[in-house]
Amino acid sequence: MSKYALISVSDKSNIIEFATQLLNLNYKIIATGNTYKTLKDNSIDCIEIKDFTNFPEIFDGRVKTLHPKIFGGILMRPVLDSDKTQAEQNKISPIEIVCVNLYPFPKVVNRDDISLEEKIENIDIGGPSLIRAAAKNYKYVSVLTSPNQYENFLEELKSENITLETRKRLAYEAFDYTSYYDTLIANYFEKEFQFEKKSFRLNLKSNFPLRYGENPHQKAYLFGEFENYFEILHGKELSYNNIVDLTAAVELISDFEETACAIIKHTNPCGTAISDNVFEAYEKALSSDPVSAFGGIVVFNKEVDVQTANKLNEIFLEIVIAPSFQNEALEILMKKKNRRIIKIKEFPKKEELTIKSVISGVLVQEKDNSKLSNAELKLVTNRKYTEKEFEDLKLAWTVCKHTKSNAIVLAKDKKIIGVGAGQMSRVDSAKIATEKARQFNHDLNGAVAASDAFFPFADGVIQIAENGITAIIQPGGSVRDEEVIQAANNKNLSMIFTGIRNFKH
Ligand code: 93A
Repeated sequence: MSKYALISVSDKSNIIEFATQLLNLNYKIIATGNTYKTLKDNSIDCIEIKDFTNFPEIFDGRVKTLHPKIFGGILMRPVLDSDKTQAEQNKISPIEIVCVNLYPFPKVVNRDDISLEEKIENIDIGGPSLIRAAAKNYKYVSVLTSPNQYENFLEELKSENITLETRKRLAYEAFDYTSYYDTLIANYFEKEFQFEKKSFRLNLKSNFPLRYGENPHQKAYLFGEFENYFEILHGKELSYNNIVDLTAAVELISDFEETACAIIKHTNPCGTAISDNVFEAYEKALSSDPVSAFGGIVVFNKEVDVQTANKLNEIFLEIVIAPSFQNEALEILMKKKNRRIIKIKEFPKKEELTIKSVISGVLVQEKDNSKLSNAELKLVTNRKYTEKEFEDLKLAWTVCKHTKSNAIVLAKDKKIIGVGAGQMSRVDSAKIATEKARQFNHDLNGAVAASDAFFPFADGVIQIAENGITAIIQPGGSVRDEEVIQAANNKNLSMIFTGIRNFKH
């Protein structure tokens, strides 16, 4: 009896070699239209699907393999007498090998130059059905879904025929492939047709193992479509901690419309500034806390120029990130062999989710997309802030949103001058922020402060005021708000309630 292998591949790499070897092993090859052409052009003997089924490919190829002779051949159980009888009655021959890879929907889904109609034509229907049928019947059928599998498969086929173990692994890989493919389609429809996110779906496709995790003794992997957002222009491969910091850096800088620069250490900003130009933004951000900036990650939301590149080369920095670099600036930056230079291809999307691991699972939430709206700000003190204070309050608030709780951020003259991050009490964060400002000789008189959550007591506000700070922005909402406002009035502070809390744990 003839042994059949079905080949239907969009990605035709290595298919000639693979089919040749199958022929040598006495398989009869059935192939769909273009696959058939490719094989025939390379003098490989094969049967075109329409001749095998006696049914043409119809509707521009929308229906090519969807036929009982094909699916019967894949799904029949050759050990069952009833299946064998029915196969004979219906002229169905078992198909032992199914080699299919799908229409390139993953490649077109994010392309702006391709229409919805065209994307839909790239949704493969027959292919996943073939793959799923073959994977379901793994006891009798081998399913190949990637050119990477051909070589090992052929080796095994030549030496001892395919083991059940191998067929199980191929079946698992097959379902992994089709489920990923369908997830992409579902995510696309959800977005394209503007459905609310009901379920939690992630494109967890293992991209590559990292050298190690947070520490060298921890194994680690990166999942997701990282390369859609970032391009490594220069330097060593990114580490686990680099990727975490890089994410924090880009999330922060995306919140600015003005030209801005931030310096990140261990996910917290140790400097941030806004200016008319990138050079000044960097100079100011660096001056916030030049000691902590050492070995940090610098991020820009505008193109890096030559002057800034020269300045960046003066100290050791782990990574420089920007949406673009002037050619000459890039050459200057590339002089430092190991420092990574990353181009932001696309700023992170608002609808992405954040994930945190907990025992036995993960917590998933929407990103903190909150933004200050002038209309909702409430002045709660007798003194009104000045225009200058207001600019600094907005800056401090935005940076505070991206700082680990408890967070207190001080700003003056469009730059951050002190950060207290990740403390167990708010008053300690306030102390650290003011001490940091003093350490680098920043003048606190007339500076402003932001707090990521309300002040539970008046002590934090008093601490801030006694250092010369004149305005505070905070969510409000404490049971002791009256006390806190009273303390602010006593110190002639101006205080704004935002009504928004920005915890970052
Ligand atoms: O349009 S389909 O969804 N309808 C089908 O019946 C079908 N059968 C196989 N797409 C179908 N395929 C896919 O065609 C395969 O998954 C493969 O990607 C592609 C190979 O077609 P060709 O050999 O013409 O290049």
